[in-house]
Amino acid sequence: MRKTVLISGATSGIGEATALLLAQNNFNLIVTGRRQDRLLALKEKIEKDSPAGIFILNFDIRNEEATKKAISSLPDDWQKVDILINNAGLAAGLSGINDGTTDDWERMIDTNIKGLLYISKIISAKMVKAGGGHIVNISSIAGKETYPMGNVYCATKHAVQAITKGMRIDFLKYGIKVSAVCPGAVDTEFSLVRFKGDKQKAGNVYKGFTPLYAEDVAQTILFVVTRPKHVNIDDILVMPSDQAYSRDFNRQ
Ligand code: NDP
Ligand code: 8X3
Repeated sequence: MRKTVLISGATSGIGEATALLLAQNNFNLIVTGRRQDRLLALKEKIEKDSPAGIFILNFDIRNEEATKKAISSLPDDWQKVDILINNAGLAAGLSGINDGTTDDWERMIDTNIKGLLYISKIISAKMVKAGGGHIVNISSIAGKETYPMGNVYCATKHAVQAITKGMRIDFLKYGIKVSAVCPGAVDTEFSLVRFKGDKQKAGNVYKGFTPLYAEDVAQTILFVVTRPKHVNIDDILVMPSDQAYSRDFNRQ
């Protein structure tokens, strides 16, 4: 029987690649994001290319009421979620605290921490009732180390690491597995968002070395969610071969 996986932030990058890969690997999908046109295009592609069922939910994860409303709008046969992939997230800006923008900090904290918590609260309650499930939090190398000017983004990913560990302890007795997937640099829309649409600045991030691609992370997530019931991948760090730690790159 196909399991149902909910992926937050599936309109681009890692979330989209994961949706496409899981659709080919015996999963049904609930995908979320703010860009409805992208969600519709993904649904069309998945329905055309795979036997997976797909349901789209268009909401802003920072809004708790909108999150509750979206999930309660799922039809009865979509209410059971076997796997939650908390992927929606972003970095906004890159600067010291002295000249950082409070609006950027709030966007990151509201999305990467509070948004993740809102959706996890609702879905984990369903998993407790169902007697099991699996939550996969997309963290980062930035959840393990702090790099120059990355202060608040790194803090949000350190929070994801702490929340992951807390969930794992609290959900142990309910049979809910909890994993963290921590990528290094992945060439997605991440840097374009961080630099507010500045293509040159975004492109420079991945210049001169081979970064990870979204599909590489999707393959890692597929591995994590297809282990047998008695095996949990607690935490997996996946890096480009050209990157060591968060700051060292083998740029040509
Ligand atoms: P993308 O910018 O390509 O994708 C981000 C996704 O998050 C989009 O689908 C976006 O959808 C969604 N999202 C952002 N804000 C919101 C919101 N308020 N409500 C709903 N959805 C939202 O970046 P990535 O694929 O790279 O990022 C995915 C995750 O991976 C993030 O958590 C990021 O921190 C993490 N990560 C990324 C790395 C990288 O180098 N790229 C490395 C390590 C971790 P929409 O805009 O349509 O709402
Ligand atoms: C994204 C990777 O190193 O730019 O989490 O923070 S990094």
